[in-house]
Amino acid sequence: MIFSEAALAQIQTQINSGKNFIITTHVNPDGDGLGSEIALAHYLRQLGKRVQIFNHSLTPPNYEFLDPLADIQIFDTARDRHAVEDSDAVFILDISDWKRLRDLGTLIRPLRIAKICIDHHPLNEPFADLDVIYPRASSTGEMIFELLTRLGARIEGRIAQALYTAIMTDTGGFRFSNTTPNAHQVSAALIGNGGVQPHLIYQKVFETQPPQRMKLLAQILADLHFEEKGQIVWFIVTRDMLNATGTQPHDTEGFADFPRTIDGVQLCLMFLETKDGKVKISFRSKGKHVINGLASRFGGGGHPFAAGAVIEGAMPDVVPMVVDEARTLFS
Ligand SMILES: [Mn+2]
Repeated sequence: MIFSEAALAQIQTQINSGKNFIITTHVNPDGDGLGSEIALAHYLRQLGKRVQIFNHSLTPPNYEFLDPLADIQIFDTARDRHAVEDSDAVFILDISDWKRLRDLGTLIRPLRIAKICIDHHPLNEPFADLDVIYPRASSTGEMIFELLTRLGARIEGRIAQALYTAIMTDTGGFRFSNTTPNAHQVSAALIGNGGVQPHLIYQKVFETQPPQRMKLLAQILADLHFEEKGQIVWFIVTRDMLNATGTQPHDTEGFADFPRTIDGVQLCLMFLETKDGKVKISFRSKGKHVINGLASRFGGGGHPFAAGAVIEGAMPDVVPMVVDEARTLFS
């Protein structure tokens, strides 16, 4: 069981006593954040609640099928402040870091409305009013499945589709080390009782790539760098590369998983130049080396085998600094 009886009762009370709810997830939302938001929103609406989903960044095109009515809004403090202040509770999904909620985090944090966090990223100190943190869950979607099931929801249709998308994407299509028995059991229920058609969701998420993304990937694969006898592979993505190929930063989602498939590679590092002069690093381990400690040395964090960090500085300075630190895992 992921949710204790006490946590479940607390959430049940919040839902019963409230009328207006806000749901949000991290900046640059992924399939897990988006799927979890959509599933919870549908459930609350079935109960007759008013729900608004506010995100910091746009929904990537390959996840738009989850939100056909464009129900997810991009949060704007001036326009949406009152909606948030007047709400009864905020659900914060797939994230437990105020910074990664950007403006919405700044607004919510001091407010006296109930804040409920449901997340599977490790957390060291209390974050919200209620934190349900379960790092052994494959995804937040898996956690929402248990929550909704125990609250008595009927998990089918759009709810099932959203939760399946969450689990499928966070497990890399059931290939990553977080692909647990429960991830499969929940997915089986979503297919069996929920009516999900896995091949259709797979097509929507993974087989709708813009051609520009492939062009960018080709450039990246043409310039891979190997260290430590091929155990570390790294590559860079500059603003120039994005501009030249007509791609956006979100188009690089999943790129760090590609070179990791090379025989002998244990660790892949992706260095992505951001528009405000920083470098975003994705760390992906094949499962032999825990790398969230490495990410935290640069102010980041994440899961044992998939983590991230953002460093202020120029690419030529950041790359050797991080690569040198990564080498220490292999010495
Ligand atoms: Mn997740």
